[in-house]
Amino acid sequence: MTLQEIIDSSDHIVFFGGAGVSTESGIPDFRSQDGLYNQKYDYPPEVILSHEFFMSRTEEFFRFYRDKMLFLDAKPNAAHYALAELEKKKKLKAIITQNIDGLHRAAGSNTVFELHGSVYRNYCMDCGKHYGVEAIVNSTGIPRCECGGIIKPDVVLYGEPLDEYITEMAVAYAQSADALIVGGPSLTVYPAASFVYHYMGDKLVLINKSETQLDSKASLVINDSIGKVFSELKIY
Ligand code: CNA
Repeated sequence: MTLQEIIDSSDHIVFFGGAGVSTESGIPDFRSQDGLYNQKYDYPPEVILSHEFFMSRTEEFFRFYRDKMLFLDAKPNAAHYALAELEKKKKLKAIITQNIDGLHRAAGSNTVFELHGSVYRNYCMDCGKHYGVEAIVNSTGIPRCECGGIIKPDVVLYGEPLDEYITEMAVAYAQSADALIVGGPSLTVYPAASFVYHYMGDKLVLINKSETQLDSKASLVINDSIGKVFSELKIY
């Protein structure tokens, strides 16, 4: 079956996506050649983006975060828009994403489970007050709440647990999907990658520029750019 045939014959599609969905919007992923892991920093990104680093070297964390994790001018690409259209047509029931860039919502998708949070949500670690991303962008050093507490991005750092409600909902959607389309996670980050194992149907599609360790489980593997693959589909 082709991806087009799978989409045409399904009405309970779930999309599980990762950083590869947004590289064509100009946001680098972690593991591709131009990804953050292949750029040189004093520490690897998984160290800087860890709970421990955040707590112990907060100012350095924010220097990296403002410089490398915020792409506020990025626009959704063909994949984001096609997925929003599939939801509007009631064929796609949910997007589960590891991305924190907010581009699925910007494209018009509504049922989006952001496993790793969003750069657009921030909160005070002391009083809980919510802030938008401007609180991070328009501050220098450590962003502070009016109460004096540190404003923390609502993104899941290495060493922090996933939100329980979001995880349960994502599992439930993956379990009830008639087709699961997986685009652009490297499938190396657990527990997020385990969503693929919750899918029980026979239409598992993996779209990735490179091989993944779950390719042998898939009914269809497409080694191409996600934006290109979605722009070639007849959806509209
Ligand atoms: P990753 O480990 O960087 O892997 C990305 C995968 O996508 C790789 O397997 C690439 O081969 C593939 N890929 C890259 N571009 C394309 C493309 N155009 N078409 C098809 N495949 C492509 O990223 P994961 O999603 O596995 O995530 C691990 C981290 C990265 C998560 O915690 C994310 O929150 C985090 N992250 C998010 C963003 C974002 O929000 N846009 C950006 C960078 C990192």
